[in-house]
Amino acid sequence: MTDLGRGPVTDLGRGPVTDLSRGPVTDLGTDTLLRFLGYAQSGDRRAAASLAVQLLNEGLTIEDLIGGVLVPAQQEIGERWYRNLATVADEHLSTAVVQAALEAASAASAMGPPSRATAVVACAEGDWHSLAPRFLAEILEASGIRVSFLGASTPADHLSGFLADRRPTALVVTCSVPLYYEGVVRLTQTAHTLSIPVLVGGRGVTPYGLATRLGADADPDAPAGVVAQLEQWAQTPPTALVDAHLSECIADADIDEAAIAAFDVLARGLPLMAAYDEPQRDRTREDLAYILRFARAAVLVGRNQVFSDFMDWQRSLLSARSVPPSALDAGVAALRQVVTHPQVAEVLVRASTVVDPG
Ligand code: B12
Repeated sequence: MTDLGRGPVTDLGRGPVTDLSRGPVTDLGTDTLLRFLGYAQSGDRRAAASLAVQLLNEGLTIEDLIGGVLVPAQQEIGERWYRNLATVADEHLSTAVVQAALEAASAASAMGPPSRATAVVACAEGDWHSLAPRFLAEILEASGIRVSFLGASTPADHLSGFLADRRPTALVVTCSVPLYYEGVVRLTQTAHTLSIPVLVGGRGVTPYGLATRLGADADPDAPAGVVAQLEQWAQTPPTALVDAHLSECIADADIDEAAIAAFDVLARGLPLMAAYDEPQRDRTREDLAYILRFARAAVLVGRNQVFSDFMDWQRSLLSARSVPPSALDAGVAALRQVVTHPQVAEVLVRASTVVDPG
């Protein structure tokens, strides 16, 4: 048995976590998953790759390998980092193992019977979470759909010529964190300019039902639905493509300025912060700007929940690192004092449990 240290933090036997991780049709048992996780944690890319290929040889489909092993492994890796049981270096190590296993499995499996549909699959501009679209690309190819996979953060300018050249049935955009909604819209607009329809999904979008709000022309919430939609569009392309328009919001430069001013508010009220050295000040300003960027995301799509989910997520993240939630509340309260953009200010007010930083 592989040494998993403290063991998995998520209940790996509980079945589906998200849509791709619906669990394999063949009962893999948790042993296989634990073995794979052991390789992921120790950074053993070769062992992970050969286990993946062995599972395929034993009859598992690549969809089931992804849904039953690779996605749960990635989620476990994320959970360990979130709970401060793993560092960013550990996460990078494990992600590289999952990637190696996926590459090996991909090379060892055939494409499905050719479909008329083709797709370009890309991350939103700004988004580096390239594994989610890579998994999706593999599932599309297993259904015979030819995919051009573009990896992390694709700039809209560069996508334009590529799409004009390839003319896929559709562009599929993934977005893993709400911070990249503008990056999604830049890509959906680019495709629409060329009359190419778009699908959008990922953990930053699908749970909020925001795909069409961001410019998608249909709203499947799982890879099987993406396959079906692409097949349908290959027969009959959609006629009216409606562009997304996000509300005007606070600019990056104003966010940075507000973060500096909010730090000064905090430093005036909290002697501990007043004594920070310059690197500590910079880090705190970055954290304050990060809060504002999530508030902006919520305003852009008109969903307070995007910000309240961020606050819940951030509270647990901080508490796993022994930072009291009052630190976050104090930051938000300081930002409230300096932010002049009315909608951003309102999102901050709604989210605050009132703490006066002084
Ligand atoms: C690996 C990883 C990274 C790597 C990515 C490397 C790579 N090559 O992909 C790196 C280190 C770059 C990274 C960076 C960051 N990350 Co990160 N990352 C992860 C991690 C651990 C795994 C991501 C992954 O591959 N998941 C597996 C995929 C397949 O699952 P999924 O994203 O949930 O997607 C599912 C569905 O949405 C669906 N789906 C996906 N796309 C589509 C498309 C369509 C059309 C459809 C229908 C469905 C669909 O299929 C998937 C499976 O069910 C996740 C944790 C997690 N639970 O996912 C965090 C996570 C996504 N990251 C997170 C964060 C915060 C960040 C950073 C902002 C951290 C920071 N402060 O810098 C940066 C952002 C950088 C950037 N510019 O993008 C948070 C997001 C939390 C939030 N509040 O939104 C997470 C959840 C970590 C956590 N547990 O808190 N990250």
